[in-house]
Amino acid sequence: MSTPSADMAAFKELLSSSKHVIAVAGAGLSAASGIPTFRGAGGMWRKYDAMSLATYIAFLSDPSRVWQFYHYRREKALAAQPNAAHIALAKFSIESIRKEIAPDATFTLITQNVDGLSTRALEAVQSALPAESSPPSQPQILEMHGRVLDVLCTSQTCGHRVTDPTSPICAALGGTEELVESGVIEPIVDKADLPRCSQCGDLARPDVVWFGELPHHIPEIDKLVDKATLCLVVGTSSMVYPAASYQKKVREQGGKVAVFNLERSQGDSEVDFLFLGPCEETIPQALG
Ligand code: BJW
Ligand code: ZN
Repeated sequence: MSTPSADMAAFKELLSSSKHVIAVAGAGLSAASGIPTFRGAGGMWRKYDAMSLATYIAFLSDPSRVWQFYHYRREKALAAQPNAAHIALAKFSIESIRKEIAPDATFTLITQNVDGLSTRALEAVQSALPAESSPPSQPQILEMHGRVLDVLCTSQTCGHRVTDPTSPICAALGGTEELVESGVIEPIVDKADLPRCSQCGDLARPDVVWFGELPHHIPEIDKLVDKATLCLVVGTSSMVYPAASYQKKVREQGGKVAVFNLERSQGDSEVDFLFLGPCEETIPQALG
């Protein structure tokens, strides 16, 4: 095992000659946009570990609490703007498609984040491009844990899905997010007043991927991981599977791995490059 390099010039050289690049992103990518992470500082919501709320069992046993958590996260996502790391990744993905990197290079962003900020960054970068320089096809962003503004009916016979950016998503949840820091008695929102399916009236849930559920785009992601020659790991603790397994897989098949994180993360001693620091600074340097 060798120590990972922090040589940015060497990384850029590798990037410029890499054919199939993937980036696997986590909550740290959006931290500078004001979206709380799951673990470490910011990983607590009220007195609860955010991780204990991200399961269907938690939702079934206390839909009021879990909806308040997601209402809080929806409001954060609605108020947030993409940061310099989102923008740099978006620009890089467009350049890859326009073949400025290498004639047959590919780049895909695989994000665990549900805030939609990577897609918004891509839309912002694309809309600033003159029409004649638009890429010939759409750059790929795979949001493997869903989107926090999407809502899913819990009735198995209905299963209606919709994107609902309404703020607040229902009247009863409005204002509950302000109690996050105050430590006052937790409000209980009656189940009947929680978001309901517009088609059948049953209880709706946030359409995100909780523990024990199958992430989205798995066959497509598996193919991309199989052929990746370089994997950028951005702002994730690399503790949640399957995303945590991709860096190891790429390295086992002879590819290179570069980690961009504020601090040390799982498995980062077995990578080729390690850039410690805020990714909103290191990613624009690395991809610029
Ligand atoms: C910065 C920064 C800055 C801060 N700059 N950095 C063993 C093997 C395989 C699987 C399992 C296993 N044991 C258990 C499992 C299953 C389970 C799992 O992984 N459990 C672990 C706890 C061990 N996984 C699942 O259940 C998944 N499904 C599954 O496996 O299905 C089976 C299957 C899959 C594939 C093929 C076949 C079968 C589903 C996982 C769903 C996770 N859902 C959540 C909630 C989503 C909705 C929501 O957002 O609310 O996803 S939980 C949470 O964790 C969220 C995140 O996307 C995910 C990862 O967290 P992330 O992004 O890494 O955040 P943090 O907070 O942990 O880290 C932030 C990092 O940023 C830190 O390192 C900071 O230092 C850094 N940082 N600021 C750079 N400015
Ligand atoms: Zn329904």
